[in-house]
Amino acid sequence: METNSLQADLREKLFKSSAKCIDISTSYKKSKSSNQRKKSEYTRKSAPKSKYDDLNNEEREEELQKVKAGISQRVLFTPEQCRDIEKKIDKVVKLSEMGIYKKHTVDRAPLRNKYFFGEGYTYGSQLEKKGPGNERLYCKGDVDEIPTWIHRLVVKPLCEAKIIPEGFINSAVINDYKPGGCIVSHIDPFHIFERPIASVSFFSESALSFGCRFSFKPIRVSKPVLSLPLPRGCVTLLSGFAADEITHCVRPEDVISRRAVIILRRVRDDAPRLPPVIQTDSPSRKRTKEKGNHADKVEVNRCNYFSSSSEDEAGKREDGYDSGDAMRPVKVNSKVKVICLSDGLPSHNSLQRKDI
Ligand SMILES: O=C(O)CCC(=O)C(=O)O
Repeated sequence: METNSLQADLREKLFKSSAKCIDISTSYKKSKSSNQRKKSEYTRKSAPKSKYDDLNNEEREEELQKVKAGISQRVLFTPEQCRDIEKKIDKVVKLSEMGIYKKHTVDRAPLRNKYFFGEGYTYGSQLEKKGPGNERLYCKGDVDEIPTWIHRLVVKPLCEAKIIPEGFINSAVINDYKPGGCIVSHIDPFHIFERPIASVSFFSESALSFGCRFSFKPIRVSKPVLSLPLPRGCVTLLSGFAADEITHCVRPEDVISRRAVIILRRVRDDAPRLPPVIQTDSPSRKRTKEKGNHADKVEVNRCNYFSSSSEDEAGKREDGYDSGDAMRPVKVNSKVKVICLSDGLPSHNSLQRKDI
């Protein structure tokens, strides 16, 4: 309940603030009425300026052509296929709410959640040292494997359509946006990800904006160089200039209703990883181990799956989340209800399988 009202409150604040900067892209279209003209003028005044705003028309057009050259799109998935995949995304959300996933698989924020499979990495506020180039992969096995349904329903059709080569994808991220959710301008780190970057959109249409600057409190976004429509079921490939030389983002005003995207990428073989966390045993834990308490081992193994997911909620790492908590064993009651899902359940989970 509390989370819902927080979300509603945030959405209200967002929309109040973005009411001032209603779809900046409309300011590019010829205004049909003086009302619209006023709205565009106001938008222009309140939105931040990006370096692209200083370009003349010719330079802007040149930039636009370079971006477009690095983008290819195709609506590959039918509404029926989308529905099947969207049901699987809903299952991921359920599993996450049940605390089934590993700690670094899930990154929660009030208006968007991210689920990392195959590989996960530190970014944004999680970075020890801030700034691009400092992102690091988590240790192998720190996030859940790519669910088989992603391979079967999403990756396979992309390979069959020759959009990506077979065996290329080793990382899949699901972003699940609530209305007003966004992703700030960024370039997917080159030292972590190969190109191309593939993504497939679900639930509703949105737009990927290139070359925007964000300002906050209230959130506002500068005029994009390009606002690329992302219809449901559409595959988008970014490479070259579009991936490497200009930032992309999803603006809050472009997420009108729930939207999800599955981002499929290849992590580079030489991408830097965080060093493994060496766990030193406390004297009492050492004594328990020496007694050969098997139950203790089970607890430590399972704490990955049952550690409180609320630990990982938005802002926790910024707001004093203590990483020492990560290894705190969680008591597993032997009478615990066994909840299992087929196809999508983390394969490392040794619990009995049962469909829901
Ligand atoms: O939502 C999208 O389509 C893009 C998301 C994105 O760029 C990211 O998560 O890095």
